[in-house]
Amino acid sequence: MVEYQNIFTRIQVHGAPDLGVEAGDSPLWRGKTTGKSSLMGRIGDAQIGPFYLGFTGVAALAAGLTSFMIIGFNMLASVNWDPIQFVRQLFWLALEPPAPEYGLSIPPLAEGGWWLMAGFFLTLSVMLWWVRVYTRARAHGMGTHVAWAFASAIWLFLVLGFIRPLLMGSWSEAVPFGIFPHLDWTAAFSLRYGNLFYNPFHMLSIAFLYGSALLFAMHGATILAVTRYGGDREIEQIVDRGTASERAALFWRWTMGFNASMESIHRWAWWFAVLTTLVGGIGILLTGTVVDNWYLWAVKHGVAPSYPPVWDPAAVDPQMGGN
Ligand code: 07D
Ligand code: 07D
Repeated sequence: MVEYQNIFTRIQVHGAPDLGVEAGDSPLWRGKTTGKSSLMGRIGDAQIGPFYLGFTGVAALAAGLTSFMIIGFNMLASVNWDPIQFVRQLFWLALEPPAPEYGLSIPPLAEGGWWLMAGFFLTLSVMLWWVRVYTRARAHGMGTHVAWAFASAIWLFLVLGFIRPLLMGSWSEAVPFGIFPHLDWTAAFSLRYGNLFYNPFHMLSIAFLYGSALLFAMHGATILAVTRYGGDREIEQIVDRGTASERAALFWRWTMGFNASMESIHRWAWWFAVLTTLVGGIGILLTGTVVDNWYLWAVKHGVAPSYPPVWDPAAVDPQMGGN
């Protein structure tokens, strides 16, 4: 029996390198070199390249590298330029933002100045990369959905490291660079503002994050389940209906009474992913600016119960009016 072969089988068919369709771009930057990798062919397309570098691509890489080097060398300096300790302690090392007394002023290099500079170059890099994503999509006659999804992530990134610190009047509010230090910051942030779990936008963000995982699993599994009928050729399935789409749709109507369409499932996925960071950014922006303690906020709005006084409290929360 002949079965349709998909990319996860061992069969890899190679034609002449595909350099892509004509697009409105400068031939100066457009790469022509391609390679082949059977290893990559097992998880995706075996053709590597051509790459399109472009001005924004080169500038983004340069700015990103600058930021990465500033962070790396500051970490190396913090272990007395000892390469062994640098490797051993890497996950714990940090480049911290300026102390609160500096507010939004520019501090000396060793007291947060390097952090400010690394942040500037990282932000520049991320923004330039966004322009690249946008202009490449345009040049290729595509929609700009990827760019706008990326913009949603950049929104959260900017809220965490730039917009909220500006509103709070201090760079010290921002996230440090470092693997575990940024986790410590996240935990401390939650504690400082009365438990982020009670922030409704954190709740929404979690719902969209978990929802993204569920949708991804459902969609991935559904398409894999009908690849034997050509279901992984999703676009053809929209216009050139075959048995794959119909089976997938009926499966979901049988199991949950409703099915998404070949097109709508991708809109579901896009919105869930985009809303995770979009509502997340709103939640962080409100924290410390509008709401100082999410637990007390939740008690006030009937979301959380207040703990009844059991015996003489050892500590009295001043914001609870002595109780
Ligand atoms: C798989 C795509 C590839 C991306 C990767 C990350 C760097 C950092 C370090 C120069 C899914 C590349 C890593 C460029 C290099 C230096 C010092 C994406 C994939 C593989 N976090 N976070 C991680 C970032 C925040 C939190 C891991 C970035 C907030 C928690 C990695 C940002 C808060 C946990 C990382 C950022 C927060 C992590 C894996 C920016 C609240 C983990 C990320 C720019 C949202 C997990 C040790 C991953 C972990 C983890 C990077 C922001 C919380 C180092 C670049 C401030 C609770 N974060 N993070 O796979 O293992 O993402 O930490 O905003 O448990 Mg984080
Ligand atoms: C960080 C977007 C920016 C990233 C960009 C990428 C590069 C490198 C290089 C590829 C991730 C730039 C890339 C520079 C590229 C290479 C090589 C997206 C980012 C632009 N929480 N929490 C969330 C849960 C708790 C806290 C969101 C769960 C505790 C804080 C998410 C739990 C405390 C913040 C979420 C839990 C706490 C968050 C993040 C459970 C800690 C945020 C969504 C089960 C004790 C962030 C509103 C995301 C947010 C956030 C999940 C618990 C603190 C839904 C499941 C109570 C401070 N938390 N959290 O996509 O938006 O991030 O909050 O306990 O800031 Mg939380």
